[in-house]
Amino acid sequence: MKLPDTRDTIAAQSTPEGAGALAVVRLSGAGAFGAARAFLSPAPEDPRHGEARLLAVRDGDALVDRAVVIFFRGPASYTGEDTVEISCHGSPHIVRTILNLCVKNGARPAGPGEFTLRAFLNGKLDLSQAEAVGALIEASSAGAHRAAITQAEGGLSRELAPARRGLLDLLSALEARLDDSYEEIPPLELKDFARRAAAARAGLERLAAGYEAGRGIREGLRVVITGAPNSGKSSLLNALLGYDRALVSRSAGTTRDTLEAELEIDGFKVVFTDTAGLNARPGSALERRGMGRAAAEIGRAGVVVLVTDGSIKATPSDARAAAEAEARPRGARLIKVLNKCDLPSRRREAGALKVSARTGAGLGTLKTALIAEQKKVFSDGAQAVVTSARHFAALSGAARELAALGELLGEKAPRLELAAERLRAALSEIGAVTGETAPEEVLAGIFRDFCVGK
Ligand SMILES: Nc1nc2c(ncn2[C@@H]2O[C@H](COP(=O)(O)OP(=O)(O)OP(=O)(O)O)[C@@H](O)[C@H]2O)c(=O)[nH]1
Ligand SMILES: [Mg+2]
Repeated sequence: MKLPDTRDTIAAQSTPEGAGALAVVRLSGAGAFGAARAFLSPAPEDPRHGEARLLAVRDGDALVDRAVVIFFRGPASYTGEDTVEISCHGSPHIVRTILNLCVKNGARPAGPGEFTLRAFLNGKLDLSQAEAVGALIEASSAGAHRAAITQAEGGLSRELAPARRGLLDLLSALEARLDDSYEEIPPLELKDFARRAAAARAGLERLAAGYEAGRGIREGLRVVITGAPNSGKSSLLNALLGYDRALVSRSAGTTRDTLEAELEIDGFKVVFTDTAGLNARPGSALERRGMGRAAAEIGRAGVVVLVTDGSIKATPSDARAAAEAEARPRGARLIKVLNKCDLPSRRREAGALKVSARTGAGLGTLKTALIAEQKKVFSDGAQAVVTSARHFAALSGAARELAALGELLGEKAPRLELAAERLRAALSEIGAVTGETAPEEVLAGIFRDFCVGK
């Protein structure tokens, strides 16, 4: 996959498709001012940077619209190039006409993410910041927004900077010793060297460890409600949501299919899935199919809420549900809930939260427990949260290289060339996050997922 040409001038609508009060058409590149001048009137001869002007858009003699036009001179623009932003009336016909005028006057239609790609290539943003622009636009909760805006402001790059600097220092200390011309250099303090490499590794691992929670913050935390039939799973879902989303009944086996509903808790998006009860002795093929779907949901949960009915003694179905809950993904949390605590208790469940879907008792505690990991990421005072699989992979890769370096340094007579190789590999992984070492295919893949106009 190749990157698009970045020397020409591009144009695209940067606001969503469809009619609206306003739409913005963006033009960027060396020919942006010239193209705009050709159809704006009076033609702005020498517009000042950042100046907004109300101008007529003309297609030959015909008036197309009156638009507010802002001129940005590179490199002080978003893309780093000369840029024109035309805020016109948001009619699809007007937007199409303006885009045609741009193309007629030398621009080409921009592909997905091309404005941000140029910003990256021109050094206006590093890669993690460019990716955060996408996350920021998609952020649908306060938590997702906070993670994205911190990253867009360079938070992740700042968090990585000390480790990167430290490793660069270590690498140059190594390289000086590998180079014969520096004969008078004292031998390497191996202990100190290993300690500093380990400190960098610990920092990277701490960042990577926040990924599970970070992904939940960005995409919404997937909470799967499971348990024996009739334990009150659907009632619990309804009580958490505050409205009757799922059917509830006294007979066991009410819920057959999976059912999703979203809720924002304290600024974090949570996606609940209610599932069929897990029966130790399923009575029909249909029930078995429902249970299969429940198991599949457990397999992609971020949190499994295991519900038991505290008003009856434990049943074989409870045991079955507990066993299925163990099949959750690595890193997913298990929260045990003892429901129906408004009724006389018939059992104890170690470590379970007591709730009543009927009276609402304990639901506040359950909500707090659900988002505890997400909250912790922010309250740790972290500058950045890792929310992208790509960053997680790179940080884990760097940490692995440093672990291997640690082992190497523990040997009797460590070979410094090998140590230098490990350091270079770790630095290259870190560089992939900020984009310094990201190959063209990776860049092309990242920006292809952006929308046109971004
Ligand atoms: N007293 C009391 N009854 C409850 C509570 N939660 C649920 N119930 C009752 O328990 C019965 C089963 O509730 P559901 O929510 O349908 O249970 P479920 O786990 O979804 O059941 P299936 O979908 O059949 O697996 C209903 O009669 C509810 O009214 C509770 O906290 N207290
Ligand atoms: Mg149900």
